[in-house]
Amino acid sequence: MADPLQVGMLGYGFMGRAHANAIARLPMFVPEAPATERHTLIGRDEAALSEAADRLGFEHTATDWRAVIDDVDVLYNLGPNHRHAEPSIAALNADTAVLCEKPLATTLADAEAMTEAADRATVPAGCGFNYRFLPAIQHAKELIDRGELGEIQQFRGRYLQDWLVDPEAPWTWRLDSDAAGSGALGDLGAHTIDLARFLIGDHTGGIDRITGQRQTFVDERPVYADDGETVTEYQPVTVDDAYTAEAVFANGATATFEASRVAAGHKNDHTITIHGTKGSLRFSLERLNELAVLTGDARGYETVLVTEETDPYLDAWWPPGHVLGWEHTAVHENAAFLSAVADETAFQPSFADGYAVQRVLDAIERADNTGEWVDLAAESV
Ligand code: SOE
Repeated sequence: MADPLQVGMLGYGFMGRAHANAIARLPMFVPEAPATERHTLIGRDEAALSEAADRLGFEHTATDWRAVIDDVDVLYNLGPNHRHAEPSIAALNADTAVLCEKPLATTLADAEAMTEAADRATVPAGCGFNYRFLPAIQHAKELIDRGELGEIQQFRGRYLQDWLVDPEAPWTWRLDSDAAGSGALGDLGAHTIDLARFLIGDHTGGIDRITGQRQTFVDERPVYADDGETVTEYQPVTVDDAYTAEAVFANGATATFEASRVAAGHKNDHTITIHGTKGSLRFSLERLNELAVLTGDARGYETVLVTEETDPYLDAWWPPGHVLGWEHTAVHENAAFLSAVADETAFQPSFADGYAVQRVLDAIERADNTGEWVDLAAESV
């Protein structure tokens, strides 16, 4: 393993900016994290790539990931979902560590092949469930693990966005099932299902059975010319705009999951509520510095500010009460992932976690197709 760790990054959109920013912040705020060099940025459009490499601080550019995986210690796979499997598997076969964005793949078969490659490799393979790295979510996990909520009985998770509410919103690869796998289900639901596993998985024995449905409200969307106004064609939308699902866990606990990209007025509203025999928790991503907690004899929720001395990440940042933002999830995630690479230890959320989420996404799709419940417990024996 080189010191500094050499980083290759496939993709330079929203996620590329988030991870490049995180890597750049580490020496300043988390000096104990391993040193890195932004070695090569990978993409297809040479002009855009070179501009992005300058902006994001990468030394080299490459238009083919195959030419890069042997030259770097870590591959960040931030491309469209259908480009997750092949480069990730090839990198892991070359013992290059991989951090791949969610959902892990477009199909369960690809997710399984990726997880098998991760099992064979001696380096970490992480899946980008960045919301695990929020102080509020860490604090929620601590409370649940300490038994403060008692026995967990109900989980409710909904992730609402509105960037597709306008029927003339532009078509993107995220609306194509071959490229994206699914729509709101995989893009947003993957986060919720991961948080359900992370927060209550150990306490409930995991999801036993699940059912659900998907809806597409706008069947085709415009492709615009470079002027951003002239419509050149309409492309079909082959993924869901919204899904709902309900699940029963091994211990009898229940969950409802929901996501939408057409929920007018909701920009990035990921809200989770958990009820146990002794209390409840409520978290909302749009108020990410807070956790609402009800325990003991309290008659209502108490809002706990999580930018306190006890916050696991606060030492790195500002004095208590000086709030953190969305970008800090990526900084915390990158610090943990790169440390695992340098120390040659396991990293979670791993590809196995990504695969476990993909099984649930796949089960919801099958339930929608058949109108039946899917017995995940029976399928895992
Ligand atoms: C989609 O709009 C998106 O960018 C997701 O792909 C991310 O995973 C989520 O964190 C924010 O919204």
